Amino acid sequence: MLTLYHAPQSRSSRIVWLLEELGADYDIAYMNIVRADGSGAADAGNPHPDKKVPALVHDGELVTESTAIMLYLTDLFPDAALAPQVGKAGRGAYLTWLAYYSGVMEPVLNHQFVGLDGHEGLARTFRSRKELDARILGTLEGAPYIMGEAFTAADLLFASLGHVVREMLPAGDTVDAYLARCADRPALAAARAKDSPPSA
Ligand SMILES: N[C@@H](CCC(=O)N[C@@H](CS)C(=O)NCC(=O)O)C(=O)O
Repeated sequence: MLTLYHAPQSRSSRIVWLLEELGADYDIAYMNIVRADGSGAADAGNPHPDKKVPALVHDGELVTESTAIMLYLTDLFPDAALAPQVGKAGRGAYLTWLAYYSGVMEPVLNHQFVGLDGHEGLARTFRSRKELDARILGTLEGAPYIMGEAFTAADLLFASLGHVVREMLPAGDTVDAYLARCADRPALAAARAKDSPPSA
């Protein structure tokens, strides 16, 4: 039994997209959250320790953090071929991109958002927006997807960011075309139809 604790138009929307890509049988528990503008409220029914989304419960086991949920689900559904499995070629790159997203990309983009881009100490640890853009662009200039020829859950993570705020990824035609390719997936349309509760 899989339950996703989700709030519309938030970081949990990409987990709905992933669950659709996987063809999973799952429930969505729609949550109220505190939004960036201060609206909304923490939901007493949310199992996330910080009352954030996404949170996933699988047979009583709680998983939080987008990248941990991605890894958990792509391991749970190996036949969906959305990620290289343990022992297969590309597994190292897959883990690297997931960790890079949460360990480098989110911090660098958030530092920039609050005006801390250029902070020497932070740049030493995380590097800068310029280096982040060069890494992503260098990868996508050589292949249609972040891991090469095939769409993986790593693309879903990166593209979901660019679909919501285009400026979060490098400017230019290469990334525009990449985002359009990822947006074309039927599972994304199915996920968007479920993003808000049926009565909303
Ligand atoms: N690192 C977390 C971030 C989760 C997160 O910040 N979610 C936001 C929605 S986009 C949230 O739930 N905010 C509610 C709050 O801050 O109370 C992840 O990727 O899962």
